[in-house]
Amino acid sequence: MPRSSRPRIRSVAPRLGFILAVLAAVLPPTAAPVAAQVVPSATVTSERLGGADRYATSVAISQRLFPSGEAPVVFLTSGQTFADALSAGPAAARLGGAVLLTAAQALPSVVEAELVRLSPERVVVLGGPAVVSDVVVDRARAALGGSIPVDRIAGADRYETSALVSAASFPAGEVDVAFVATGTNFPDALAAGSAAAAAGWPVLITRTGALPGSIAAELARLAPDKVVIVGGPGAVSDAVAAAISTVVPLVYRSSGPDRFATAVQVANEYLPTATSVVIATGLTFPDALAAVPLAGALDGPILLVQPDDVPAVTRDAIRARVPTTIVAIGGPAAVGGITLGELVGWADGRLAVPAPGPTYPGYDARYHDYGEMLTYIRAAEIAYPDIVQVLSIGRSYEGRDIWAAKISDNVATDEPEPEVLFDALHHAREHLTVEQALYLLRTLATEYGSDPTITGLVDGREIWIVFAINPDGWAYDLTGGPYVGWRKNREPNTGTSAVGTDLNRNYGYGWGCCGGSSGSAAAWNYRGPAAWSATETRVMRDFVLSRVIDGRQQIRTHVTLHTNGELILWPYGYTRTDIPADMTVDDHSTFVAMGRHMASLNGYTAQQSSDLYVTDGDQIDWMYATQHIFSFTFELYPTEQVSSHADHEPPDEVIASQTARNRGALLYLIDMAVCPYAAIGKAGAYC
Ligand code: 0X9
Ligand code: CA
Ligand code: CA
Ligand code: CA
Ligand code: ZN
Repeated sequence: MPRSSRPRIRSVAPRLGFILAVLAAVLPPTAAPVAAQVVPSATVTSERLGGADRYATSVAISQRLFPSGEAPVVFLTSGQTFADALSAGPAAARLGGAVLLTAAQALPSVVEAELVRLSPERVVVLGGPAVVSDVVVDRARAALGGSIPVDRIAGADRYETSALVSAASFPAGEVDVAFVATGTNFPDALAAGSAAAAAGWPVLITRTGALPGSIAAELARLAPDKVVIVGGPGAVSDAVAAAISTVVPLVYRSSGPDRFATAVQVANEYLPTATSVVIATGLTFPDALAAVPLAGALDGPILLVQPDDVPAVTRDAIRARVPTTIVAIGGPAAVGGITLGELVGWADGRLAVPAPGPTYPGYDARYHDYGEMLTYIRAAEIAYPDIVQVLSIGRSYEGRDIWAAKISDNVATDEPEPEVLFDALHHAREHLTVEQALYLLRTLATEYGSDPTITGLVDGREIWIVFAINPDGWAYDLTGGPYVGWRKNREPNTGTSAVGTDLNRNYGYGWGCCGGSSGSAAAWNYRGPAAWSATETRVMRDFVLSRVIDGRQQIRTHVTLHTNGELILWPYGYTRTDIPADMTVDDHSTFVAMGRHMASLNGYTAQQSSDLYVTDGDQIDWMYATQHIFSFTFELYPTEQVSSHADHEPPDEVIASQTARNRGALLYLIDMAVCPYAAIGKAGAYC
């Protein structure tokens, strides 16, 4: 990499290196609405540069890049359309300047304040008055006192603008490489941008089918040793490549199957030893666009993620690279908090690649399999170590850990706070229940500190989530075509080839009492040879009993997640009697009041569980009868269907809406752990 050919402004790099070392401690206080949150870990420092919107994010990046102001040049570009800005990042990097975003009709006040703070020698406005109006230009000029040049670069089209930006920033004959990407979309030019910015090279844009004359002329002027086309022939055609080769004989292509892979490909080719990585959403352009000069100053690539997903190609690139610094661009809606935790975890080795197990088919890829579930909850712990702790409560028959998380303030300490338990996946095929459990974890972790209700609940309770009590059955269910439709665990039964026990008939209260289970090993609702015969029900029993402290069960409320039927069920299942001798009238009233209130929040139907059908040995009967826990079964989406696949394995498109649907009900259950009897106005009598 020809660092020696970089112009004087590359002195920014050592200056920034020094700043990096001390920034975590001394990030300057600022009036702008920006967040810089440092999450230190064993070896990787992560930080987030995000504001309330894209404009504030561009300001946060600029403040990070220029902590004491003094940017020689600012490129002011549209935050609403990307076309004119694709070449700006590398140009700003070359000139040692910043990129700030603006709305077309008004200069955002945070951006105006940042312009003043940067006190540049000049401002370059990109594009014509339709994308950045004269009102904005005048405002910028006035803000800077009227004596600083604020000039437009605007060609007849986006291509000519790109050529003019390049011409204004890169002297002829001084660049080794020019990157060329399509001007009709942003991801490829962004992938090129960080590599270009780090080396001091330009990015030019082209039409897909024909090389614009303005770009051909600019390439001729630059006279680089070679041109690297970023993107496949669908983005930059072979005809364009051929046209470029008549100007610059050496033409290469760098691309991957999608935007995430293309960014990785460019990073691997041009920034193979980078120790800093900048992460931005690949779904929209503004964050990454404004981050190009920062990436250039850090000599690091910009890699792309989805807000709640780290693509495998990005994950593998980060693991391979072992960065020391990860900078996430944008707020949690752009790069989710748990996503950032995952990136750090992959980078510093705290997240290992999970042992490959059965996984979901591509069309249901938004479901988390066992390994993805574990990655997710560990990433939450990495991102939110003060309030999330991951633990295994025991092992399944086949030896898989049964993973849980505790969520509370001072999470490492057992505090005298009411405790709440959620569990999922007693039944193997009830896939949506794991997603519901992960939704709850995400909601509590990521909204802590910003949502006052959630902050209060996490501060005032100890919340336990068991994500999959039946991991063996789950793995087996995923081996079918595509799903087996399995329900039970995978423990063999003596004297028969029939495998498995219905875990929700194996609990030790009224086990096998009442015709609500089968004694036949082949049956779907086989109760097992004895209460607690199944490994997994013993794990759950022992965990619940471990919450008895000084003779008092700490868990006050509980939901076990099942599918399906859109029902909220309370005990008992073993009898149709509403209030048998083993339930008090007030407890029954409390169950009814809580159940109906939760149903009013999620649109489910609330009823006694035996109204559905009689069960014996089910979990909530034991939880209430022996532990006095206000324990409910939720049967999630959908309502009763015709086939078990339609019932239990709905398409992944419904996950987001059908888990968010239960937010209010689940938060209510957490809230009520302080005193369930408050639901019937008897807190004073009981609590
Ligand atoms: O049968 C079960 O274990 C639960 N339904 S599911 O379709 N998820 O298998 C219902 C348990 C609630 N108890 C009663 N209905 N009695
Ligand atoms: Ca799908
Ligand atoms: Ca606590
Ligand atoms: Ca406690
Ligand atoms: Zn179930």
